[in-house]
Amino acid sequence: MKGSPKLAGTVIVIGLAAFGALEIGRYRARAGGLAATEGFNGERAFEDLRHLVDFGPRPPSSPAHARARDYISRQLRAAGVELWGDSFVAVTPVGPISMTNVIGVLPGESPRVVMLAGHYDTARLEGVHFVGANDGGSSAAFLLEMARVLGNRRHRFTYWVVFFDGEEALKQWSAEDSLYGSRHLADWLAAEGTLSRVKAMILVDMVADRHLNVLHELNSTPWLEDLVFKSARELGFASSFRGGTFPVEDDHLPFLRKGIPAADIIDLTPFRSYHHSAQDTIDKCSPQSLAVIGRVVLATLAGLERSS
Ligand code: 1BN
Ligand code: ZN
Repeated sequence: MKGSPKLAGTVIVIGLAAFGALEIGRYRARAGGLAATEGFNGERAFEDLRHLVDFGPRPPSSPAHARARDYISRQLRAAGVELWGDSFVAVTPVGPISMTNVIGVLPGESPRVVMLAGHYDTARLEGVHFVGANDGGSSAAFLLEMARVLGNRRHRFTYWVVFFDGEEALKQWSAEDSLYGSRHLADWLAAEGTLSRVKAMILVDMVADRHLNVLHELNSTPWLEDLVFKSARELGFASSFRGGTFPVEDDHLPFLRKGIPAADIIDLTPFRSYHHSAQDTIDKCSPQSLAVIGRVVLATLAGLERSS
């Protein structure tokens, strides 16, 4: 049976139109997706990093630690972000120490929460002038800039930007001597019944090294870790995400243990010569690395919002 040339022509035209509409849709989605990853200013985050490092070593209960917390709180207020403080006394091998987690709250259309987290304390290293530019400084600086970006846009989820205290051991890293702030917050949220609102947690730690090399962290929830790495690949940053494959004990563990999906974005390029040494200074860090992580996290958040 022969088909009518007119009908065939119409089918081709409709087919082309449908294909065109699909391509335009894909283009718009891609352009929209890319736009969602813009706005994170690596230079501004680097300025925060400079301020934090200039306070000096910031182990819990030190004067510099209190100044760093004040700086974080002031920057969040200046960005119009509501603040919660979670203060407690930690039982540590060097005695009871007052600690405070700082939480910035960015309300979204939904009460469901995505936590963006990192630590702001630095390790207490006997006889070492440890300013923790990458370890302790980069996560806090990153979160401040992220709070500014998210404070300026509409979003579906409510975001909590969490600055943990007491991530580091006071004496020697162990299950009891580490992760004081995250253990406290996870217990507190579970006790008061708000932990069930938390959909996911994205943790950042040591994210400003000028030769950024994020590792595939094996304790992280696979689907969330995959979303982070997929986002990095799609943005063309795969070469900064080849830091090996290791499990790391970090502030996501207390939340994972309570069933919250979590991913730790960490560059431990094992273990850098300056890790926990006086050489962890700002000259090893770069605004570009902070900006790469900024775009990858924003793309990951866009992916989470799309899939909800
Ligand atoms: C991250 C930053 N950590 C400590 N400071 C976690 C860690 C635990 C890293 C064990 C290496 C080994
Ligand atoms: Zn450390």
